[in-house]
Amino acid sequence: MATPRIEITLGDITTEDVDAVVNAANSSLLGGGGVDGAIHAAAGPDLLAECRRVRASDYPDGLPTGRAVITGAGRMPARHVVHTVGPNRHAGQTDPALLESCFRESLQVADEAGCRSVAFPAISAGVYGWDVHEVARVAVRTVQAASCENVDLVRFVLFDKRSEDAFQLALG
Ligand code: AR6
Repeated sequence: MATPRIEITLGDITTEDVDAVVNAANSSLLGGGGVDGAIHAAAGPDLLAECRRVRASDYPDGLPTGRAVITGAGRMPARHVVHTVGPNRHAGQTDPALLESCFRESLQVADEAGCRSVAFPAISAGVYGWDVHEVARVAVRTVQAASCENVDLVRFVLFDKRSEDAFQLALG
């Protein structure tokens, strides 16, 4: 058991050649805008079909905020997608523990699936309205507190320079 090392990079997470890409999904698991839309577009219809099955069999009422579930990755270079639902600030979800739970549970399900490398976006820092500096602090601190059997690399893949700077600052 060890703490994964952290990398920070600017780019499009859908092109990452890692074992698992984390998706900032919504509780429907059926796609949306932002990184969720990009992942479904890159992965293709197999991902949506699998999400529909997971939704019907395990989460008929939707995936709760802070939880994570793993699927295949369709046509993306990654092997898996880990779908997690970040807290929506616009809906009054302001507790950082919910965001921490997203990073911790995503890492845990990827680890249990034998993944060695995991790429995360800035969960909740887009449509869900969280300040990217707060997301970065929670993300870095949660990964640094994690102990994994298989995951030895966590890469934060940021879509813009401001977000990349926020994560670099949080990493110190
Ligand atoms: N690669 C990496 N990061 C990206 C990419 C990409 N291809 N595209 C966007 N981002 P958001 P949320 C960044 O809104 O705030 C969706 O509709 C983006 O710049 O994708 O958790 C879902 O279905 C931002 O920094 O996720 C939900 O309804 C970060 O990813 C809702 O939005 C997260 O922004 C989730 O909102």
